[in-house]
Amino acid sequence: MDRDKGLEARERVNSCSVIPCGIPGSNDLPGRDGKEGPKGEKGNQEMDLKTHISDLQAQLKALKALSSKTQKVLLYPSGMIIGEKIFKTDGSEGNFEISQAACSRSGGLLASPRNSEENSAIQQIAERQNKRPFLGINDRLTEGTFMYLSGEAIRYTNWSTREPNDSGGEKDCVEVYSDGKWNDKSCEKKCLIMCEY
Ligand code: MAN
Ligand code: CA
Ligand code: CA
Repeated sequence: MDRDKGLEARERVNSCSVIPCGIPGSNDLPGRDGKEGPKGEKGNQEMDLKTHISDLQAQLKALKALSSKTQKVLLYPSGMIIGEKIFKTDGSEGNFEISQAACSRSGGLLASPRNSEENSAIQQIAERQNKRPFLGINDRLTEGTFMYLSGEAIRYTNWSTREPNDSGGEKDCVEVYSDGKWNDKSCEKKCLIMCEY
């Protein structure tokens, strides 16, 4: 318990061969601490951060690839993801009103293709069901002017030859044939319910 302070200090001197420390003072007590050493180099920290960021970027890339693959698997065969849009059917059928309500109830819209890639996705899903879907497009407001449900006029079209023909003066909705081409058709007929989200 009552160890000699001087002995203790001498021991410390002996243990300071690698890491130098102060020698005992004249009173045999330890001297004051030395001054703070110079600051370490900054370069290494910056390199560490750069390495860390590129590690994270690689992890993010791998996660994105896995997520996109998982989405495809989970959606097959009743849905497809195109960019930020998901097309999906539950396989059931309904007239235009029923189809629109079903999509809206599930938080989506009737499938409304804006380009050939989206139209092709709708076609492929419908083919797997062996049914024709309605699109979220009609000319009920102004005969001959087909619009999206939002009221926006359509730009992209994929009409079958001699369509739209408004045959019988009552064809205001749009169905997709198995080849992806469009036909204007009675909104009262039943079609595959295909939504987009
Ligand atoms: C049926 C309907 C029409 C369509 C013709 C094409 O009569 O589906 O909408 O234009 O077939 O022959
Ligand atoms: Ca019409
Ligand atoms: Ca037609």
